[in-house]
Amino acid sequence: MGVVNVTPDSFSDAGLYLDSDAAVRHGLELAAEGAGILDVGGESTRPGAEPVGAEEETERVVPVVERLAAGGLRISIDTTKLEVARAALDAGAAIVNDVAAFRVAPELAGLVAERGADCVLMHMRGEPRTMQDDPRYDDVVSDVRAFLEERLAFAVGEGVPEERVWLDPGIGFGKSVEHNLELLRRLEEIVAIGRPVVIGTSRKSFLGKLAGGRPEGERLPGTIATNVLAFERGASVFRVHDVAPVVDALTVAAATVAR
Ligand code: HH2
Repeated sequence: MGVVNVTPDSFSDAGLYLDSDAAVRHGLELAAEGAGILDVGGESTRPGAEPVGAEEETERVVPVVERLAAGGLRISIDTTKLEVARAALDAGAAIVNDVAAFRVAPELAGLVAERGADCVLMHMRGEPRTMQDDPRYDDVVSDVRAFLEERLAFAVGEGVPEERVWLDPGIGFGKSVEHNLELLRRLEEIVAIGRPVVIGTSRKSFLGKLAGGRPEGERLPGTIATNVLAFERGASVFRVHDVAPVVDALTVAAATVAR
């Protein structure tokens, strides 16, 4: 899953693809590098990010989704908002990637059900503005697992077929460095829920902290290491900015690991 951020303030590629031509070009490049899904987002969820209105978010993403989907590419829309998801599905998106797991807009579940879309439900503690303020858990893996099971049950209760739901532990969303590492270390406990697991470590700050303070652009080695580890522990979808090197790494990992 390649990341296409159509935002002025994303944490690692802010403003690079705010223009829809540039975003479409970038999406096509990621697809050529081997991305099977392009995740188009119009609102940053980085820690401290300010919310964006539905209208502005829709204006950012729809032209990009439309053009990429028209080229036959599989598109996920990274949003928590009903109106944005609806417009993106109308424009050809096939997957709703909701970092709020239908808590901001519970009606999103009904929309996903009605359209026969797939969805990604992610764990986040709190909301992006405040999520990194002293995150605490009893046991981060058990807490995240219980949350994801509850959100899966909610989605199914709203009519989304279970086989349409993918789950994501939400690396970096209300988690300390140690919480992120514990989730990766024990990822099998999330995989054991029985749904495909999506993992998003790409360029995130814990990788910089662990490697002596590296800035976003120098976190590819950590991104590769964590994606390979997540693959080995059973993750199925790898959300990354740098598609070509991660595809190579996962190809080698897949050839090595007996599955
Ligand atoms: N991470 C980000 C955004 N969306 N979706 C899922 N399912 N999993 C993730 O880990 C995830 C996500 C944050 O990364 P990015 O899109 O690069 O930054 P920003 O939110 O600042 O646009």
